[in-house]
Amino acid sequence: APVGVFDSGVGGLTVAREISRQLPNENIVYFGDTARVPYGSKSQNTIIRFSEQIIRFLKTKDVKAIVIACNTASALALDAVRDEFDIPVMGVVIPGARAAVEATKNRKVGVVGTDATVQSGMYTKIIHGMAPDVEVIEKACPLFVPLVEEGFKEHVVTREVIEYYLESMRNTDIDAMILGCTHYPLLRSKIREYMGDRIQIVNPAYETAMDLKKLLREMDMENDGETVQHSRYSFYVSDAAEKFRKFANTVMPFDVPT
Ligand code: DGN
Repeated sequence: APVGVFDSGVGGLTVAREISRQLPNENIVYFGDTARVPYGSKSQNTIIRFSEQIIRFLKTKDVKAIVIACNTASALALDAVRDEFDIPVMGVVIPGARAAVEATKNRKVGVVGTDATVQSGMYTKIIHGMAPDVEVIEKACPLFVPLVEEGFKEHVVTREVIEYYLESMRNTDIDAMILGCTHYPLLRSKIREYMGDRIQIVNPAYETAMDLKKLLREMDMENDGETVQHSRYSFYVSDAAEKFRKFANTVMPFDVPT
């Protein structure tokens, strides 16, 4: 059975990509809610309702586990939906938070994400649940998402926007920083360039794929790869499939079918 992965749109492909790297034998059914993106500016009730609908859809594809690839939906909906379904549901916030707690020596962590993620304070709550002594500085960087989606990674304005959002964080002594939004790993090298080498950058997508691997192993649900020659990926979107496919082909290491 495949793993279900969903996101508000294209961003969750950074999570699907990590899963494809770390669990090459797993099949993935991906759902991108391109008709209703962005989630970053919506209310918690709406994000919970959308997440429930998508999980119900993915369950019709017989998925064995669900990964909420979206940081916003993980922050606002995971608690509400986790116990509602009879398959494991995991998000990206807990794996990202854990990696940052392990990485920080100064006990000071920075988090960047959408408005909704930062307003929820979920990264801070989860980090304090794990390590009450760690100070957390959160900063919303809402312009990063459209910059990535417009292909502006190398554009000079992106560097300006990074400076605009991250200058205050650079002037602190955080030594770990969570890229708490699906799109931000695609700006990683630019963020790293600006923030400097003393800060360890945590990619929740990578940590989530590691946690998924552990979960599937514990539940004995791994695909051992003996019977599968080529892993299969299916992509579903709620709108604009061609635009999705184009972007997906810039992120995924293989050709994404229409
Ligand atoms: N996928 C969202 C997130 O990780 O928070 C970003 C896109 C959005 O819905 N604004």
